[in-house]
Amino acid sequence: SFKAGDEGSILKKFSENEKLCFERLKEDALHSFVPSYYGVVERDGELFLKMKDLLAEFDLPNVMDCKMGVRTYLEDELVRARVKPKLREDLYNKMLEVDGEAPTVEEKKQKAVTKPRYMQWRESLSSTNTLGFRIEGIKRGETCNTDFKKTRSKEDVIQVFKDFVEGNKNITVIGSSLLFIHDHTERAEVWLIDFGKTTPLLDGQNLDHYRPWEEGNREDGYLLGLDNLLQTLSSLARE
Ligand code: 4IP
Ligand code: ADP
Ligand code: MN
Repeated sequence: SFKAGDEGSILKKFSENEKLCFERLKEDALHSFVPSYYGVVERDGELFLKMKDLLAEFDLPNVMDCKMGVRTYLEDELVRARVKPKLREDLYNKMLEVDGEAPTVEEKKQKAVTKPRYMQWRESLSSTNTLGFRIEGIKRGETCNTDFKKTRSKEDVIQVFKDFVEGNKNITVIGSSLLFIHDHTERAEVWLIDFGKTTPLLDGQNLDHYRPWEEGNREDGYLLGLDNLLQTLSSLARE
């Protein structure tokens, strides 16, 4: 869903939600932790969001994507699955690939699962539910690894972080968020990315980002995840 843009920019497949979010972030305190946003552009009849390529100034970057929060799908998905459950064969197959025992007898019969069922399964298999974040993928040079679906325990997460920083303690200094980038020059950055599912709260609504999620309260555990992420990093620094 990405394309190279002109010098130092990349294009991400358009989503209305993410566009609105980038626009709102312009005036937000988090603005400087988000890739610069250059607006909507059209390429070959398709719409894209143009933004700064965060890797442009790195030399052979190592990149790690951590998905934040104790919940990874919108509450709307739960409502949809109740009102009009859509059975997804593709998600069933992704489930089987990781664990042949995961689907229930009924799911095996229908060879399909709903999206929230799949997402909840992913959350409990990984560290999402317990730590409030999970490792989605790591890219080192040309090699991509997305095989972290079962990385759940604190110890396993720490080991992956250790491998990622290659034992270099000078770069284990982190602000907040999702995309971790470093290279052999000790350039290291962390950026907030991916606002496809980030939506404004209604007037008067408030989140504290720590409270357990219950359907309807919209909590996401983002700050809980951030705390745990910082703990993970400081445990590396102490060693
Ligand atoms: C994917 O599961 C990710 O959760 C995607 O989120 C999600 O897209 C996909 O939903 C889901 O199948 P795996 O990571 O296990 O492959 P992201 O885009 O943040 O990676 P959404 O649309 O929820 O963002 P579907 O419905 O696109 O399959
Ligand atoms: P999706 O909505 O498809 O999950 P993301 O916004 O999460 O897309 O981005 C997917 C991957 O693309 C990230 O893990 C990261 O490696 C890369 N990426 C995203 N935004 C940028 C950016 N501004 N600059 C460089 N790489 C990026
Ligand atoms: Mn993503």
